Amino acid sequence: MNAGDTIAAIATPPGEGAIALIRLSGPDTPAIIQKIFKPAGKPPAPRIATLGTIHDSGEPLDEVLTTTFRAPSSFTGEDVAEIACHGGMLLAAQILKLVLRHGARAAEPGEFSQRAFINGKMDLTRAEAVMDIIRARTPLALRAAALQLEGRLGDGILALRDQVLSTVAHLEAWIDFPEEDIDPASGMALLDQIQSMLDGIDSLLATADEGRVLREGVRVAIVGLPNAGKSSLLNRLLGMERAIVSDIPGTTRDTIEETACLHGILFRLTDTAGLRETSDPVEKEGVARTTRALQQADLVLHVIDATLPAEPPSHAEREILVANKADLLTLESSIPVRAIRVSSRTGEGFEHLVNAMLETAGLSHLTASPTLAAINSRHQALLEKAASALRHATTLLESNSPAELAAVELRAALDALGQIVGSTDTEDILGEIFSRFCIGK
Ligand SMILES: Nc1nc2c(ncn2[C@@H]2O[C@H](COP(=O)(O)OP(=O)(O)OP(=O)(O)O)[C@@H](O)[C@H]2O)c(=O)[nH]1
Ligand SMILES: [Mg+2]
Repeated sequence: MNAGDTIAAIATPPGEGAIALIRLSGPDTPAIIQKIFKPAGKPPAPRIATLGTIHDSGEPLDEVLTTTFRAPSSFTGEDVAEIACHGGMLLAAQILKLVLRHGARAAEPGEFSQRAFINGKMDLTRAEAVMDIIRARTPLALRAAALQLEGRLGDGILALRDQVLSTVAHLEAWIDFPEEDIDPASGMALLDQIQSMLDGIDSLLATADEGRVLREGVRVAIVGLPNAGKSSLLNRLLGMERAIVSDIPGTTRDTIEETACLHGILFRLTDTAGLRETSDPVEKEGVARTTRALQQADLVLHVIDATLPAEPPSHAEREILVANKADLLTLESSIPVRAIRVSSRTGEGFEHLVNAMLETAGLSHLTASPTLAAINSRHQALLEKAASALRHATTLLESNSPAELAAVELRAALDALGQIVGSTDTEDILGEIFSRFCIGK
């Protein structure tokens, strides 16, 4: 990617719509707009939507609204233009082609955001938040991404980095004046400072699970004996008749995956083939898939038929025993004490079940209080690296090792924190991060 040239892309999704947007960024933008856009009235002024016509070799292509932004006051920090045309696929593609013919280059995925990052418009955590906002599928995920975009995470990391920086500076000052011994009081203060940074890192690391759940959802396997009502339970959670239900044991043979947003959290539900010994090769494969779903699940709903009470063995650590068909229970019936009674037929007990799912997955607090920006796996790996370097530094200082060694560890922590926001050398990871973005973003 060359930040010196002018890039262009269609920024709206393909398909028919009211409007499509073609976006340009780079030094040739004003010249290209001047060549292809004829304003209806006054020439376009920055940040003012201007009505006019796009022309191709004298032929009008469409009546559009063009908005220009002058560097550095734009999303990318470069000269930018946005052409809002009528939302036809062919039309948008033709306008893009025209722009490319006049010297722009087709943008790579995420290249606009990458330029915004390179030009200091936002740190890496904010750039990642932009993509999280686009991908968010639940209100909570959206909220966490918005907090991250606002800088909640990036600012927290920068504050931590400043703390490490001042501690390194302190330590390196001692190293430069070896005749002065480290006085014990400052030595202790140094250890306290490192401990407080470690506490800060730990509280961020504690949001990693939330972050994964918000971005990817909770994986739930619905398992149990044939005919217990697993597919009926899936359908009830989804609020639609997704899986085939029948009184023939062994109805579900393949795993069925669907997502449901319950209390603002995304659940990836997998209905499975009933677990039983079988000689049928197709059902055997189904049971093998059930076992895989069980291994991958964050949470297991173990469904039993409440009218056939028996305390079943548990399949997983995070398991909820669900006694289904509660509508068929008589006064004398008993079900295992740990089971939650529900009826997939009437909907009885489902509110209780969903609450138990949130609690067992460790998420009940998420729905109640607004979350802090939750970290992603990239942040997690770098925070763990920083924490481990800080712990090494502590051990070295405590054992009176040469201060230079502790300084090296603190520098490593500084570097890891810098990589999170993108202020340290991160060239090689940029491509990886931004290539996951949409074209035109
Ligand atoms: N009365 C009553 N019947 C239910 C309930 N849930 C399921 N059933 C019935 O139980 C039978 C089996 O339901 P399914 O949902 O297909 O059971 P399953 O566990 O998916 O079965 P397999 O796919 O064969 O493993 C069907 O006849 C359902 O109508 C319930 O809550 N109450
Ligand atoms: Mg089934």
